[in-house]
Amino acid sequence: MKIDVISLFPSYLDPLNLSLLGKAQEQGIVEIVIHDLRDWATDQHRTVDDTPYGGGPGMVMSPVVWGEALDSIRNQAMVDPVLIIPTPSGQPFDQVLASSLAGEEHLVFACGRYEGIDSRVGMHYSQDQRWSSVREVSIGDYVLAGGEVASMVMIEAITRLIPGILGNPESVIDDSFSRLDSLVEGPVFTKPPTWRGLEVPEVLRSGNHGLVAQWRKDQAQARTETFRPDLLSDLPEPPH
Ligand code: 6GU
Repeated sequence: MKIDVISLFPSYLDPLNLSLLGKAQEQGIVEIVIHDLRDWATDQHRTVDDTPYGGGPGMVMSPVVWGEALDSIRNQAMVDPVLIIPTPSGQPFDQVLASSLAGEEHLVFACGRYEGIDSRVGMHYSQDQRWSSVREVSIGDYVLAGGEVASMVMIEAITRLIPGILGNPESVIDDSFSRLDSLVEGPVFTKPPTWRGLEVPEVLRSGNHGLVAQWRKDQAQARTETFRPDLLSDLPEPPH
């Protein structure tokens, strides 16, 4: 998979070279290239933003500069890329979207700052046949200062689903949200059996795999009821 990220603060994205993703890049499974948006600004001061039409606070990022940046990245691409524009007003990012994006060959993340990117950028590239699709995506109900951290969140969630990136593919299948029944995961334990007076539940040490499986299901159900009742309200009807 090829991933381009365009940002005003390229070094903000340095963590993408660490850990799992650093190794995946060394192995050639993923190639991540970070670009400085200012490289496509053309005036003396390398301006990338301007005042908003209609008034209001802050600045809006220029469609002219973004257009130059995105056209240049598209012209170097081997396939029609997916353009991802992180914004708190976008479609919610979830495990289903992550899985779908994990099957793509080329993703381009356009990180906005200030009050966001001129909305014509998304409109234009949605109609540009040389891009496979455009997604405006939010990572949750809070406001970040820019798209960089949101892009990193999405890149981590997407790339760990690519075969060969995680050491243990079963831990992908087992995650909260990836199972069909969409419950969050229950508690986990390792040695020692007693720590600061707290015991590991007896059933986990019983060696009875059936009981262990049932206990884990019950714990996941209870935790989901407590913290994520929204996940239970739209479960598919159980078969009769
Ligand atoms: Cl994708 N961007 C920004 N700036 N804030 C957010 C977000 C994205 N998702 C949630 N909050």
